[in-house]
Parts: sequence; structure tokens; C-alpha cells
Amino acid sequence: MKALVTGGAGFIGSHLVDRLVNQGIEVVVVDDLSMGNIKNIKNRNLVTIYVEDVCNEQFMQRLLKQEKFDYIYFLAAVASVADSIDRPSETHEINHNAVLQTLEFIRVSKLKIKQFLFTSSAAVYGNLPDLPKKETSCVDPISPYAIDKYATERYVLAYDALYNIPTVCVRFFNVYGPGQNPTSPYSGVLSILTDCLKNNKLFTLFGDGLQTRDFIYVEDVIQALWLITESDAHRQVFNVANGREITLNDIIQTYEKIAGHKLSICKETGRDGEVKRSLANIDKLTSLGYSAKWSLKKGLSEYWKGV
Ligand code: UD2
Repeated sequence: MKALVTGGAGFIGSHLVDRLVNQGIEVVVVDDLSMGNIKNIKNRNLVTIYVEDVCNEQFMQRLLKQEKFDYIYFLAAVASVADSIDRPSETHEINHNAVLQTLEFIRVSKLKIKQFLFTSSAAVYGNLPDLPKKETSCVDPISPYAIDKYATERYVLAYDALYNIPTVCVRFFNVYGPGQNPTSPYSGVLSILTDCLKNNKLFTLFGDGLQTRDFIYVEDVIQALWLITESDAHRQVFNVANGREITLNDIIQTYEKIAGHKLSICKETGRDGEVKRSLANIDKLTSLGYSAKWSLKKGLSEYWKGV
């Protein structure tokens, strides 16, 4: 079996690559290293890595034709709502066009794949009041990032329905854990919190801290992705989350206890285009055999131990 992981040197991608290698799958990574790092991949000596942009159509076409992948995990993305608001056109190239180009090449070249997995986001749900979010809940994408993710989901599912290319979409909620890069202002809040607590830096809290998120430890995300692969699911959307909601204020308090000291905080107004509350219904994932192995406390403690 052979798998392509785009974004495979990134935070989630590198954990996935390690798991696939352990499953005995031959893995090829395409990553432009804009956020990723080859050192994130533990098994890098067993993996073929191309430092390339997924928007490079010629490169991607050559690779797809040559390697004939069984599985494609499309994780490469600019994973930030705020960044997409600053650079809507550039992020659209990566978050939408690159995926579509890949699927289109698979279609016209009649490549046979077992599963194409697209990583979407909880951002598609927007700010509609019903909670928890089910995969069938109404969506209301309110940022360029969310619009791209939702539009791409629809294409991905249509390529299955219209052209028989087996595809699935996963909607990631807030993923955290070792390897998440804290250096960008758009990095995940828990990587920034870790960096601030460790290095006594000032943490900027956007808004009142009452916004909630459904945080999932990266190892649980990998468990979910592998279950989805094994299930041969197709033309489906899955929430990937913990199924628990926590305010930013509460998570800061929890993390301060684990770290054993207080965080220095400065407050700023809330960021545009953000959702206030986020919580997933994970029944669909659970029906595949998923059960979260990492509570927030356990995940944060493990993350803290490793830094
Ligand atoms: C996450 C994902 C995004 C998308 C979205 C779905 C990351 C990095 N982003 O965006 O890709 O899937 O979920 O809803 O995982 N915050 C601070 N200070 C900081 C950084 C963040 O207060 O220095 C706040 C931020 O304003 C937000 C919360 O923390 O209210 C979480 O921010 P985030 O950037 O980690 O994730 P989110 O939910 O915006």
C-alpha cells in the first residue's frame, strides 16, 4: 500500500505519517515547509519527502502519475481563519484550488485510488446557535477559510458521486499536541500558551476568554483518521473532535496548574470572523469504534512534559 500525505511535515501530518509507516504503508510526503519541519517526522528515513508546494500543478501531476497512490491524505493548507482574512486570494489557492486540481487530475487520468481524504474544519459551521454540531447541522461559513473548506468539501464529495472517486471529508475541531508550531501569530492557541508558559512570555487573550472550543489531542485525531481509512468509508463527512466544550479562560487555568505557575496575560478585542462557541457531536466517528483516549488534562500534561 502506498499513501501520499500532503502537509506531511506539519503538525498533524507528521503524526499521521508516523502512524502510516508503523502500519507498514509506504509513505510519500509533499510539504513546502511553510509551517512544517522534516524533523517532525520520526520515521523520516523510511519516507520519501518532497519539499514542494501542492499548488505546483506540474509537480503534483507527475507525482500522482508515477506513484499511483492507494491513499491520499490532503492535509496541506493554510490552517488559519485570521490569515485567510488577511490573504483571501492566496489562501484560496492552497485551501481550495490545489485540492480541486489534484482531484481533477485523478479523474482525467483515471487513477485508481482507495480513499481520498480531505481535511476540512469545524469553521464551516460558523456561528449558528445550535450545539453540538452534527455533520448534518446547517453550515454558515463566515471567513474565506471556512468558505474554502466548505466549497472544497462539496467538490470532494461530488467527485465521489459523479466520478466514482472514493472520498471522505473530516472536519477537524481544535487539535493540539506535540509538534504544533507556535511561531506564527496564527498558530493554535495551545501551542502559543505552551510557549508563553514555558518562556515567560506575555499571552495576548483575544476577547473575553468566554469563547469555547472542542480540543482534541493529536493522537486521538490519528486514531480517528486510521479508523476512517480502515472503514473504507466514502462520500461521507466526519467530525473529528473530543465532544467536550471548554472556555479559553478555563483552559488557561487548567494549564497554569499543570505548569505550576501563572501566565502573564494582556487583553485585546476579539478577532474578526471567529466563532464564539464550538462543540462537536461525534456519534458518527464513535460508530466506527472511536473513543477519545486523551482527556484535556492528560493531553496537556503530556504536551507540557515534552517541551
Ligand atoms: C481553529 C483552527 C482553524 C479552524 C477553526 C475551526 C488552529 C490553529 N486553527 O481556529 O484552522 O479549523 O479552529 O473553528 O487550530 N487566541 C487567543 N490568543 C492567541 C491565539 C488564539 O486568545 O494568541 C484565541 C482565539 O482568538 C480563539 C481561540 O483562542 O478564540 C482559539 O484560537 P485558535 O487560533 O487556536 O483556533 P481557532 O478556533 O480560531
